[in-house]
Amino acid sequence: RQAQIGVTGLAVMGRNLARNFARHGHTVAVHNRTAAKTRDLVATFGHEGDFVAAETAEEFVAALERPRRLVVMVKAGAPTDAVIDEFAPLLEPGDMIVDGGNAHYLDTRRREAALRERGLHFVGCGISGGEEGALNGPSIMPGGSPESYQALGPLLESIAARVDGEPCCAHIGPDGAGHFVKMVHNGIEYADMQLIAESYDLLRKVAGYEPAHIAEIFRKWNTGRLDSYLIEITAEVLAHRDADTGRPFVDIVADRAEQKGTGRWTVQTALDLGVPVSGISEAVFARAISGHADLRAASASLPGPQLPELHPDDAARFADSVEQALYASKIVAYAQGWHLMQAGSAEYGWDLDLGTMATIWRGGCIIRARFLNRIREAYHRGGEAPVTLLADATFTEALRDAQVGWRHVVSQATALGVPAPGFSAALAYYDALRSDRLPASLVQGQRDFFGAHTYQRVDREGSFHTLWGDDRTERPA
Ligand code: NBP
Repeated sequence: RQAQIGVTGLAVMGRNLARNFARHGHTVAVHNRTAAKTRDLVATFGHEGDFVAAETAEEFVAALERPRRLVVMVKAGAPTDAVIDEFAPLLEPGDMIVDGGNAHYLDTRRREAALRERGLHFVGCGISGGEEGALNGPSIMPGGSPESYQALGPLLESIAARVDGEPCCAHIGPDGAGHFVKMVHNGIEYADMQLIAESYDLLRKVAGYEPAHIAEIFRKWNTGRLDSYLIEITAEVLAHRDADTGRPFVDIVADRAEQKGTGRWTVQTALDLGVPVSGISEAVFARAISGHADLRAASASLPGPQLPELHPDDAARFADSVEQALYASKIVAYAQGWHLMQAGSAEYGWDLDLGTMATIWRGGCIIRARFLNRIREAYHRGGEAPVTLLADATFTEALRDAQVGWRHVVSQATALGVPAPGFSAALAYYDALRSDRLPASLVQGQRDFFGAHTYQRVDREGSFHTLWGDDRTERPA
């Protein structure tokens, strides 16, 4: 019998994805470099659906109906190239290689171009939701040609998460577009996690609440506009106690955050494209600071203010302000992420539909949230898409309502010596965008002074240079 789809690379992600396809009634060919994993999959989960186990690459390719749909779920980087090199010679024009790993979008662009030359479709496909999502319904972001999506889309949509009957899967755009938006998704995830972590820190240090109490606050927030998977799991983690010591779990975990690199890629890309993603970069740097045990030890005796004891009424009011700061900062972080997707789309000619990402991130992925419905509406209102999400009426209003509490939290954090880089950077971005004049005019003056870099004037067209070292007259440049 012929399989509709094949999965090669059967570690946690590939195995769960293959099971997900099989559970949805598809015949799935399975293959792994080390064949024991293939046999183990079929022995353990064979009853869940129709699997065709292949020991060799040739057997695997022969098991697939044409055009072949071959999903690669191996470690990103060199292993992906090795697998492509192994399979491409066995495939025929019109066949599709789908890379479901966390590839860098520039690698995907390179691979897509090379395989297109050989008549093969290469689909760089972002998959979010971790191993649980891969099994029960991930958010899926396939790039590649529209033609490949016609053949692949229905299969992918059948295994994706669903929200309000809509699959969390859509064709994103050509070549690296799928992996690009997956990268930005992860960058936004970093920012969201950092903002939530800052909220916890302030509630603990300034309001003086214990983790169990803060868990209750997050549970309450999760019934409102902040309703999201990340808020929900935060409450779970904060409520958890360590079995050995009976202490709050957050107090026995070493405070050094790790990272696998997609946040870093997001920031590197944003720097290359000139897009300010300060919410994401502060989140990446906050993890980096936490990991520098040497710097922290050397700085432990630096002076700071004393933390006060707040009256319970003031603490409760402060907690409300933290909710406002969190919501406002989250709007900024998401607006920055969307700006990056807009810039990527322009740079690479992808013609991304910016509302689509809000639609397919509502389920299956880590940043799933009620909030994404509002972003989706902002881009699907008809007429011109907003230049920035901050300028969309829904968000403008929310920011207007939140800004007093937001400023209060940032000023308290500063006055009391509690680091809140995410909140502060988001507020600075907000204030910079709404400023009538920025001190960039002075920076231009400095640049013209030391490097004759020229400047433009507010009152006349053209570029100018002042003869700073001479009589300080102005010349057209
Ligand atoms: P890993 O990233 O741990 O990769 C293990 C798989 O890669 C095994 O099947 C292994 O085969 C295969 N492999 C390696 Br390593 N080198 C190979 C080579 N040269 N040729 C052929 N196969 C090779 O697996 P994972 O955690 O399931 O993740 C798979 C992909 O999905 C990654 O790109 C990851 O970034 C991405 N992803 C992961 C998550 C997650 O939550 N884990 C979420 C979203 C995306 P072997 O069995 O023979 O060693």
